[in-house]
Amino acid sequence: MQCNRRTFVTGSAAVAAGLAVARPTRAADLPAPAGKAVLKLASQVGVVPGDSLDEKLAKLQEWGCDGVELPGDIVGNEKKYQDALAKTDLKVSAICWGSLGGALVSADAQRRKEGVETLKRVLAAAGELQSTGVIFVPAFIPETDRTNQEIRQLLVDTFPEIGEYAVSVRSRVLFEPLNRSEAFFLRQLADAASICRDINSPGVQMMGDFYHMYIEETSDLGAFISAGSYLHHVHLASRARNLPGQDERSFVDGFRGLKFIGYQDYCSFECGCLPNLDRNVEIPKSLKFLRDQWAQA
Ligand code: LER
Ligand code: MN
Repeated sequence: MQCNRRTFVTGSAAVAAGLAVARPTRAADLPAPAGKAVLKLASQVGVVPGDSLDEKLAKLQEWGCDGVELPGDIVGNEKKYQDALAKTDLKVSAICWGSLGGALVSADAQRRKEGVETLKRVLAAAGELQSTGVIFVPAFIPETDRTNQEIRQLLVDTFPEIGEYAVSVRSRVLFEPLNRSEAFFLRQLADAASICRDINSPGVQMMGDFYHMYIEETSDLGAFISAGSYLHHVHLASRARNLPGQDERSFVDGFRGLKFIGYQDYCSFECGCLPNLDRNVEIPKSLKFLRDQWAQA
């Protein structure tokens, strides 16, 4: 929605008359977290070496991971994943789903409707797998010609209903901010948190990705504090998007933020590995590096 004189005057009059719309407090104003933060490490399946899902999950378990992040192909594959997971103690963290080509913020109402139906099917499967939520990017750069304001308004208008559905299937949407080379809309955690605040549904929450945050945020600590209780997933990668510890990227400031907000969900590898190195050696090394960084935070 463009802000024209009419909407400005109407909004100003409402505020002047004390009719401002009630909304939750800011994330940073929320009461102190109920629990002490925990570091629960996980990985996307594709990061782990191995010839089969069973082999990859067994390695994650052996290396002391708590969870696994599954790809967006869970609809129809619920049993395959449940059977494989049953052989381990791993839990499902988030489902990495994406944007569906920007369908949910498309100007075409039919495309939006189909997008919502597809997302709902993924949410239901995610609920069955007891995952922490479905990662959703409103639009990657080539996928929309709508303005920032139009996309935000559309999300605030349409996601309360999606959030209600998500809660009914014991799941949630997780908005993911990306860096400017991948998306112009939604680049900082505070922006995602303000959209979650306006949607005001436990079924619509957010995540942070250390790779994108290195490019877009001035402070990892500040970004996670702004996200507050809306934060339910974290992606881990070094500055160059390799395994944490493979370059100079520090996680201490961000982990301080996670401790401050009493973070209870997963931190999950979404990254590559420096060339010519054995992931079977490098992943356990990276997990140890992260545990050390957590201890320093
Ligand atoms: C894309 O760069 C990204 O970070 C993914 O998590 C998107 O779903
Ligand atoms: Mn990510």
